[in-house]
Amino acid sequence: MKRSILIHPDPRLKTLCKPVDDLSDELRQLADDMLETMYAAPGIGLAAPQVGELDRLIVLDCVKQDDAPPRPLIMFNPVVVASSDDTNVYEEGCLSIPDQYAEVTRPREVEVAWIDRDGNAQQEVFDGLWATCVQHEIDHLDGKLFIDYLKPLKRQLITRKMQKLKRERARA
Ligand code: K2U
Ligand code: ZN
Repeated sequence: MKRSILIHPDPRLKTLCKPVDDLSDELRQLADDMLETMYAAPGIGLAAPQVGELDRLIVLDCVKQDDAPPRPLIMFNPVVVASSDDTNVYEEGCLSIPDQYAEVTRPREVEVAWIDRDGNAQQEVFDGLWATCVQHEIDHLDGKLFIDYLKPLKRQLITRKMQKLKRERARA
């Protein structure tokens, strides 16, 4: 089922998430719920802490062409095992920081190792939007948000806007 997405600031979005030691049907259900929640947002990535689950689990599907088949990826315990020296700048957003965008510089290519839904070890090199997205999601598992790469003033501005948004949503 669709989960609700936490909005920054929230302590759970700043928490170091726990590795998944044993896959379970409950964790597989969480991964499926996260994909459903991501597509509905819409988004191209989602990390477990964004739905309040402090496990090292992310989902992504960065296929942008409407005619191309979707490629939903479920990653347990994802780790960047190698990254390129050359970088890419992308105007990032975040489903936990709605309607705020800022440029973030990240390695252009990353090699990621993870455990998939069936418990098998996977390893793949990502570039382009996939590379940006998978790094953005893995940051979430370490309690890091894209605004943490911005200058303090800009970060505080965005945080204050989110605090106002949460106050308004609480009154609604
Ligand atoms: O983690 C999230 O909040 C989902 C992010 C993933 C993402 C952020 C920045 C750059 C790439 C991926 C997005 O909110 S998903 C929405 C989106 C869609 C297309 C491009 C950028 C952001
Ligand atoms: Zn995000």
